[in-house]
Amino acid sequence: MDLLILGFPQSGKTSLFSALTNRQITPGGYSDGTSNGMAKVPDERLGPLTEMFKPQKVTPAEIQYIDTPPMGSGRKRDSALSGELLNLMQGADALVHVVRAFDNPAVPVADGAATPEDAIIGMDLELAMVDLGILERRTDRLTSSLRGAKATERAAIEKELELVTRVHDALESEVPVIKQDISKEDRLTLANFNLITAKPMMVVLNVGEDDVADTAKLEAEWRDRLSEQGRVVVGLCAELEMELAQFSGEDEVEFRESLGIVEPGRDHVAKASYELLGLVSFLTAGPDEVRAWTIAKETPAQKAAGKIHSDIERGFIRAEVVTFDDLMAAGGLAEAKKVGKFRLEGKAYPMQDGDVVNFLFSV
Ligand SMILES: Nc1nc2c(ncn2[C@@H]2O[C@H](COP(=O)(O)OP(=O)(O)OP(=O)(O)O)[C@@H](O)[C@H]2O)c(=O)[nH]1
Ligand SMILES: [Mg+2]
Repeated sequence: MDLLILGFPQSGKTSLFSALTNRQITPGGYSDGTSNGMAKVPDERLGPLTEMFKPQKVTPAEIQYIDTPPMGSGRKRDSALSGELLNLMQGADALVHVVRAFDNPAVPVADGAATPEDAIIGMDLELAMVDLGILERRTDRLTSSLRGAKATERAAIEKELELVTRVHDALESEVPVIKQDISKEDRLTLANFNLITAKPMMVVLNVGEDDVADTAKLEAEWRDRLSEQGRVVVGLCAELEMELAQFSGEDEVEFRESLGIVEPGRDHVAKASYELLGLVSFLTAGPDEVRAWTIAKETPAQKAAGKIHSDIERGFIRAEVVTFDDLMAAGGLAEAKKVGKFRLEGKAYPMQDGDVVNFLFSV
């Protein structure tokens, strides 16, 4: 899963990226390139599983974040979004809009992003413009193909034209595609156009270090305001999070507590990313490795097995499944089996969060 970090110039994108991926990057003046990095997904089940299995290795689930150049840095200035940024957005599973909510006289405020409100409205408008353009080009093509169409082809073209027009008009009245009432079948048709506002979006309010104590309040306020657009909202201080991420263990905990930060920002964003994309983790556990794996909620067991290795997916026989809670209550795999908590599931079994799984396969 790829989440693309985007935003106005100097909003704190790279600081956030650095906090999430624990990359040591000097703040400021690193505007051009794109960087990819992995962030660990916090999982309170890994600790107890490690206790139980004493594995050689513990591997948390990871999600990928991509840092991008700021909006407005494209060479072609007809749009604030460069072609490169557009391609990146179309390839991402979700977008993370970093909004500047900090005061820093040393860092000039970008045009059009004087307040968080301006930045959010401005970004939404930019993204909607992109989609409107895509939909209008499609309308033109469909209209012209309708002219030369055979009678048998007309119905399909007219149907798509109706869909494209409907989505276009709703978007023009500021309803992002993701929030529009569209049938499953129509969504499949739209998937071909890779519309940006069809992607889930998280808004990260990047607050100043003096405001960290009020972050939860600000977050709740913006969550209400943006709920209609289906946005997930996170508040944090990117610069502080970046610094805190370089500490470890007790030092970090102590430092956070002294600042009144309840949860590390990277954990907060990772959880919000799961929520945004409907993700869950299943677990594998043994003496070699205890590990969490990211999948979409209810992924069929056979497909989930493919996360581990394509051979396991191809040669899938069955999945032995025990829930994390049952495993802990029983005190071990053998004990869980004895009390009948071990289930044998077939390839279509919809995997649940916290399933501890052993895949049986043959190749
Ligand atoms: N006071 C304060 N300054 C911040 C915060 N986050 C970022 N900054 C400063 O703002 C400047 C820009 O931060 P970056 O993380 O580089 O922002 P960016 O969005 O990646 O910038 P571009 O890639 O150039 O668009 C740096 O000088 C940071 O130190 C914050 O939470 N508080
Ligand atoms: Mg940057």
